[in-house]
Amino acid sequence: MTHPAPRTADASPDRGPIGRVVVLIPTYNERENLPRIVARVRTAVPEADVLVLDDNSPDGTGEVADGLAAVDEHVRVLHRQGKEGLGAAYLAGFAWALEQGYDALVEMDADGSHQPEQLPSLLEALRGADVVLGSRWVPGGAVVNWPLSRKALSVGGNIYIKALLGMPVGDATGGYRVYRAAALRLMDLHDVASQGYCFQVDLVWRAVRRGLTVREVPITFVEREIGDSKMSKDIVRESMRRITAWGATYRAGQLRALTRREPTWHRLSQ
Ligand SMILES: Nc1nc2c(ncn2[C@@H]2O[C@H](COP(=O)(O)OP(=O)(O)OP(=O)(O)O)[C@@H](O)[C@H]2O)c(=O)[nH]1
Ligand SMILES: [Mg+2]
Repeated sequence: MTHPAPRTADASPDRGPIGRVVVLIPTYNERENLPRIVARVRTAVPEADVLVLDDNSPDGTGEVADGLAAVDEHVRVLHRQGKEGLGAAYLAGFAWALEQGYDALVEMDADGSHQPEQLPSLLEALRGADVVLGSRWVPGGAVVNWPLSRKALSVGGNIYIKALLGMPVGDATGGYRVYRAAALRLMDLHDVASQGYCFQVDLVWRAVRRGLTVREVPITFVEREIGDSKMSKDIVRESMRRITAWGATYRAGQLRALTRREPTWHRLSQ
């Protein structure tokens, strides 16, 4: 291996209370889902703040978010100009939250797939980790109401990622996570180019290469009941293209290291 394996939090010391937490919720046409998810977050983790990242949704999600923010000072809204993808929305949210001095940044979908009631267990795990991944594909993890085709895409994608990148992570594509602010600051976010859902893989890959402590916590992912999925063929294609390129660079680096018998870790690039 030319990258340090993610350290398990079981072996990591408890670093104490997490500090200020913000839950980032990207939205595109989630008008009906947003009030439900925000209410659930506020009940499950009342001390956390919420930042909605809306890409000028045509269905008026942005106005719904403003309405929620007007009656709850824990809720804020970042209005973006148009649909630029999940990655761009999260990067804007991270920049805002780091600037505001939050200590832990949570990623959570708006559609109810990521259950806010499981957030306390992710935050608990963060006491001994830099990054916590909510995982469907570790013992105890589950998916509810997914068709076989979607399961196959996720399981297959994660096998492909493991084979190419060699990360000992069961669910690198999931979007329910918590990052320590200090960890994000080490992850060179300025050169993240991933726009769609491969943004999630990109960030774990960066964390692992940085030698950060990544821990997986089982979650039960519940397929959305309201609204439309934004998953598209373009998103799958972008993931395939980028992950294959990262894998090729990584494996070429391993080969060079083998032939030169010297570590090449620091020379790996995107
Ligand atoms: N701001 C913003 N949010 C987005 C964009 N694309 C997706 N989202 C949000 O990201 C979250 C995940 O998107 P989903 O459409 O649920 O994707 P998915 O979970 O892979 O698909 P399903 O399982 O079918 O729901 C949701 O909260 C979306 O509203 C985007 O371009 N901009
Ligand atoms: Mg979804």
